[in-house]
Formats: sequence, structure tokens, C-alpha cells
Amino acid sequence: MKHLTILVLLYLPVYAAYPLKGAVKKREDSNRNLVQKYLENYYNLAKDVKLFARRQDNSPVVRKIQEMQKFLGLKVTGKLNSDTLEVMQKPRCGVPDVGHFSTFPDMPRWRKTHLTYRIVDYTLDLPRDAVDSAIEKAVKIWEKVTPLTFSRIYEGEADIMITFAVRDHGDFYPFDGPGMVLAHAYPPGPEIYGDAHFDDDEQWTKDTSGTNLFYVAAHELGHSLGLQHSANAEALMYPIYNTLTDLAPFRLSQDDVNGIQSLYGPPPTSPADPVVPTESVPPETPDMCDPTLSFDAVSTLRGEILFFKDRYFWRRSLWNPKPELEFISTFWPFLPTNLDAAYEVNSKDIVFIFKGNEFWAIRGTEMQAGYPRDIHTLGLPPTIRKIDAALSDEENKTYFFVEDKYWRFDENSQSMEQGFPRLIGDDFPGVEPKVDAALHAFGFFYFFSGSSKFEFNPNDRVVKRVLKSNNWLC
Ligand SMILES: *[C@@H]1O[C@H](CO)[C@@H](O)[C@H](O)[C@H]1NC(C)=O
Ligand SMILES: [Ca+2]
Ligand SMILES: [Zn+2]
Ligand SMILES: [Zn+2]
Repeated sequence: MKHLTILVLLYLPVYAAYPLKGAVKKREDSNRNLVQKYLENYYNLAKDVKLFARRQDNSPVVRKIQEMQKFLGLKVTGKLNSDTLEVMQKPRCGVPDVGHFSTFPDMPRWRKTHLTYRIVDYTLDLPRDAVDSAIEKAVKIWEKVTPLTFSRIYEGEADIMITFAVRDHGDFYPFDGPGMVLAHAYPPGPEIYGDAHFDDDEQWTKDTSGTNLFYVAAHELGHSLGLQHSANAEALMYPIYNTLTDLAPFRLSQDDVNGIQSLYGPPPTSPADPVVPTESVPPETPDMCDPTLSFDAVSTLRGEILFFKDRYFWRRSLWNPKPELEFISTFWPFLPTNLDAAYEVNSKDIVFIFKGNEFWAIRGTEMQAGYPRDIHTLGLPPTIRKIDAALSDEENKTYFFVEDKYWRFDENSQSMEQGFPRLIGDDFPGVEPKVDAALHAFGFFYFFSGSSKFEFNPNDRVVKRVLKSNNWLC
């Protein structure tokens, strides 16, 4: 606890400068407890974290506060300002926002498309049929956008066991009385995995006068199906419970739909289509040595090469011959999955990431202010809905590849150059459109197309070699 005394004195110096009166002291103590618990519970702050006596901008606690501010969409200051304290006191889900990838075994999705759920016990706040219908409605939300089907069972072990409980309830995460934590749920797997627990010290309601059961259940079922928290405040999977004013127009955000479909794929298009899980469900983890492997996007980042695929990426460092597979969300929780393109502007230490009509700018793990932006602000014509690939060369020229054409953008003047688009086939002879991903590295332009990679020399404008897309990984 000593280190948090230091923390609070550092960041709320107004209290430290005067003799502490009882009320201020009390508030300070409760803020201190709140911050410590919040960062430990949701941001994986180590319980024995050491703080330095003097202010350190990169101390673990400051970094955790920044991480939290970024995730929750607050101004990133690293300081416990009133906005931050206010958000920390809002009701929320009990599942951590970051840092559980290593804690939970790696079982992020169900390997079957038919799932069972069981309502094991009930809250007394609502009639039973109101609980039944709230849960059923929450299940339908996910059923509609995936190939998954659900059935309710009344005894025995269901995939998703739903319980209401107070305080200690047999897992390591006791509930906390009225307010704060509303519920939590476990990712897919056997036994407790997949289960959803609701804090019965909340006032559960059908409408929005108390805590709306349907809304919280829909969020928790997202976890039961394998989703983690989203940093997108519009998303159902955002960790904070936003007091609802109206439920009628409830719909999943695109962020939620993208997330769940990256795990299970979209629903079958018509009832006549058979559900073929092997086709509609993407492979668990892509195999970097799969000879047919293609990439969504490839970019350098501070001397490493990143290969993006679905919701993963491989990091290939020149210092470490063994590529590491990571979740995109571990590093950049605000980014979508299944990216379109990525490129680094070395001189600015920024990587730009593209998906659909949006793009993001990141420096290390930080999102730059003012993003995502619309790709048309770069000067691409309105008919372009997405780009396929991008790279930036040492002249600060960025190439955007779309179908069989490309545009060139000047990073110095921040404008699209005249005379474009041009045909890829005319200016990069030997490169086959369409391009999945592109990279500027080692003096070459690399074009990834399916399982092939074209090594193009921009000086004499010829393809030197055709390689396997994954030859740097495998
Ligand atoms: C590229 O941009 C950086 C900073 O934005 C600048 O310092 C550098 O001179 C530029 N290089 C060229 C070749 O224009
Ligand atoms: Ca609670
Ligand atoms: Zn949650
Ligand atoms: Zn529990």
C-alpha cells in the first residue's frame, strides 16, 4: 500500500501540500484503493509493483494508467485526473480489459457450432419468465450474425451455465456488492469456461430503471463465445456499462460483428445453404509454414517486420530468428482484425494501418490523436472503398495499391501526386495484381500476392525473384 501513497501524493499534490483533514484523507484512501484494485483487476498490474519515490514518466503505474486511459477513450495523461477517477467508479464488467492472454489457456473459440445454455438459478428481482426472455434475446443477438445455434437445457452440464450469485461464489473473483462489477463470464472451454455469472446485489430490470439484464447478458455472452473487451465505446463489448436510456434500437456495432465473425464467420446466407463449419470457421491459429499462406498486410515497425493475418500477426525481428505470433488486440486493442494494408513512415516513427474506409496511425503501441480517419482525406477518389496494400519508400513517397491500379502520395506535402492512378502492370512489370500486401525493405519493394512474393528492384524496375510469401517465417 505504501507505493500508492506515493502515487496519490504525486498525482494529487493539492492534498499533500496541506495538513490532511479527515474527509480529504478518507477520500484519498478510497481513491487509492480504487486505483490499485482497478489496475490490478483489469489492467494486470502486478500486485508487488514497485514505485519510485520521484516521479518517473515510464514507471509501471503511470504506464498502466495511460494504458487504461487509452483503452477507455480518455485523454492519455498518465495522471489520475477527475475524468479518470469518475470512469473508474462506473459500473462495469468484471472481465479484465488487457493482460489475460497469458492467464487464460489458449482456447478462444468453440470448436462446434451448436451450443447449449442453462439458467441454473434466478434473481428475485424479476419474474422467471422475464429472466428467460432476457437471456434468450441476448443469445439471439449473437445467433443472428454467426453460424452458431443455441439450445436451452434444464439439467446437466451446458456449455454456458448462467448463475446469479453474491460475493464469494466459488471462483476466484468474488462479487463486490451493489454497483461496480455487474457480471463476468469466461471464454470458451470445458467446465467453468463459457459460464456467465451475474452479481445478484445489482437491481436487475427488464427496462432501463436499474441494471438491464438483457444488455449485460448480451455483453457477457460475447465473452462466453470468445470475445475480449473492445476499446470502441460504441461496442457492446466495451467494458463500462453505459447507463441506457432506450433499448428499442439495440443493435451490435460493426466492431462486435467483426470480432465475432473473425472467430466463427458470418451466418449461412440462406437456410438452404448447409452449415459447413470447416469452411465458415477460420482456422484456430494460422500456420506460418502453410505453403498456401497469404497475408492481409505487411509492414516494418522499428526494425521488425510484421505480417498480419486475421486477428493475429507475426513479428519477425532480425535479432530473433524465431517469429512470434501475437494477437493484434494485445498490442493495439483499438484496431480491427482482418486488416487491408499497413506501412511505416520511418522518418516519423509512425505505422499507418488500413481497414475499409478507415485508417489509424500508431507510434509503438500508442494510437495517434485524431484517428481513425477516412481514407478519402488522403485524396483517393470516392469510388475507392478500400485499399489492397501500401508501402512507403525512402523518398517519403507512399504507394497505395487498389485492384490493378496504384496511387502515389507525397508524405512531405501530405498530398496525392498528379497523374495517378496508373496501372500496376505498366510500372511494376512482372508483378501480378492483385496485391494482398506490400513492403519496402532492404532496398526492394516486396509484393505479396496469394502464396507468392515478388521481389522488385525499384531502380532497374525488374522482378529479381519470385519467392514464397512466408519464406521469412518458415
Ligand atoms: C522525409 O521526411 C522527413 C521528416 O518528415 C524529413 O526529415 C526527410 O528529409 C524527408 N526525406 C525526403 C527524401 O524528403
Ligand atoms: Ca457489484
Ligand atoms: Zn466484459
Ligand atoms: Zn464468478
